[in-house]
Amino acid sequence: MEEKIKKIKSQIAEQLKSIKDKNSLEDVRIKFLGKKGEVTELLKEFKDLPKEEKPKFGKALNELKNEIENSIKERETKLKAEEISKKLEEEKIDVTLPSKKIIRGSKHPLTRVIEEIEDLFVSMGYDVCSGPELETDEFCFERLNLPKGHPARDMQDTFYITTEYLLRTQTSAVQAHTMMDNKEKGPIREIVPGKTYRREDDATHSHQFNQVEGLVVDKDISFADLKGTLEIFMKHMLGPNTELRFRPSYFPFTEPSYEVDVSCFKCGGKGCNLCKHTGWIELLGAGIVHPNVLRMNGYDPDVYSGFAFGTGLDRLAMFKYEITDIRLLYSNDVRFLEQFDRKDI
Ligand code: 2NL
Repeated sequence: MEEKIKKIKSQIAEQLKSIKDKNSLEDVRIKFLGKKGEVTELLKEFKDLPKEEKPKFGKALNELKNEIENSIKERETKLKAEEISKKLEEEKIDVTLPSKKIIRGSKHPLTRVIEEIEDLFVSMGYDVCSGPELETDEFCFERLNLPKGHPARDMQDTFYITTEYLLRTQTSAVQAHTMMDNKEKGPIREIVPGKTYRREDDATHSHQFNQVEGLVVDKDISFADLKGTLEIFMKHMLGPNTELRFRPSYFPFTEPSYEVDVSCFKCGGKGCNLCKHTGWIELLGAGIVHPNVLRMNGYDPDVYSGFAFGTGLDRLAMFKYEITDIRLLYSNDVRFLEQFDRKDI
């Protein structure tokens, strides 16, 4: 028996050394301590030993069992530690590696133009307002001095939903609301950028387009205020050398009314393909608010006066970025949009 105990001790030391994982450790445990394990066999043999040898070998066998259990446990702890450090090694990351390039979207040219305009007018104390795209005849036409049967309604062949409701043809419908809602009938300074609708569709006109209209109502507002404001507006959008030309025109909501041209920012007025060799580009409609419009929306035209203007944002973006087909603005082609990628957004 003494021999056997010695042999087991040396075997276990040998086998534990070569163990690489939990499973083989379990195999060793079964081999020695399992139901048919070598130590268990020895314990069976122990029963048949002569009485006088029992105390000696009883102690030795107990020690052997404990020793094996301890060394297995020790090996198990070591294995676990090895496993953790292996995992850590595998998961190690090199923080000095350059990161993957982040693909960022770019702003749509219309968004750029709208944001630029909003920033400028907010800096001059204007509010930026919005309203419904589905409007009533009353706010889209009547309150802007376009009564039923007025010939100017023909110019904007419209998407009527019912005889009363239509898709708005101009954002000034929102400004009619502002005037009506202003209980104190105090001064107004506001711009309204937004979608508008007309029944046309070709390379330079879309059935849906974007507009910004501006309205200022206060005491002693004159044409000088309108002229100064539009000059600041256009120089901000198209460059400091931009000049303005006011041509007399007609709009039902303003009197007098003007169509406003800007000097071609591409050729500086000499004439080129962008300005169709005229040196000028027609960009805005503007005028002094018609007394009927003020009166119909609750303002006394003997006390208050105002100016208003409007411009197509699509047209402005097209000129600014030299885009030749308006439909490109609405086709959601990423290759087109990527051209406006800039690092500063
Ligand atoms: C355009 C539009 C114009 C206006 C728009 C306006 C608004 C109110 C009162 C009076 Cl509430 N007028 N808007 C005025 C004059 C011209 O033109 O988009 N032209 C290219």
